Amino acid sequence: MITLFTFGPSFGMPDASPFVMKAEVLLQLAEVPYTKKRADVRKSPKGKLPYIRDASGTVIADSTLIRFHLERHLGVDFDAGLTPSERGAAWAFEKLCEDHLYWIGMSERWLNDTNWEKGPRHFFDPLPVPLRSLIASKVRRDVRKALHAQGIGRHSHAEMDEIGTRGLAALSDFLGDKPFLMGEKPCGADAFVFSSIAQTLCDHFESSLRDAALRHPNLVAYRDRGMARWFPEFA
Ligand SMILES: N[C@@H](CCC(=O)N[C@@H](CS)C(=O)NCC(=O)O)C(=O)O
Repeated sequence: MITLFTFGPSFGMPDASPFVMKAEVLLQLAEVPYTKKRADVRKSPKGKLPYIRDASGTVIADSTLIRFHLERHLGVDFDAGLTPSERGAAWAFEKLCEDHLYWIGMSERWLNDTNWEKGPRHFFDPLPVPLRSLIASKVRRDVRKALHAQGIGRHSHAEMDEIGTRGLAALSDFLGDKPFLMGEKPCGADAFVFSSIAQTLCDHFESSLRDAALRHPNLVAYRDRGMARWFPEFA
């Protein structure tokens, strides 16, 4: 049995991380039995979640490497039936979500003071009082540095909005009235595209990216469809 190491549900979402949600959707698409365990991110092999441990004890960290592992070891083809050009487009849309929507969402949640107070700050609640705000502020500073290093964090809010809005419009235009990115059946990229859209639409936070996503009814319906299918208890 595969164990998926997670942060656990937060803010009305199945997990605080879209990458953890992606890994869980991939496991469901692969139709393999799995169990979930909350993990301490500091003890994960690459200092990030998700990671999995498979039945043989092999540990794989990173949602994309988890995908490759499932493909290699279980013979799953998440993109079965897609043409080469569809496979390419699916991969590119997943990267759009990873490189733009994820980081803009991080900036909105971690650097907006209101969102910080009602969101990520609470990750540190289990720590003893003298350490709690010290560690919380340090991790918040680290996120600011990561956003700067990635590049998105160098932009103004208006610039981030413009980039995020364009990405959401591209996804909405491409999705059209299809149930999933490439048609009737979910493909590998749906695991992260769905998770990104679900996190973007999370109503716990104030977010101009969320406002932009709400202007695309097909993205909202896509989120609802994925939630009902993969995380019915959060639908
Ligand atoms: N490339 C990784 C990204 C995973 C990732 O960024 N996870 C974040 C949560 S969304 C994390 O664990 N951050 C903890 C940290 O950076 O300390 C994947 O695809 O799994």
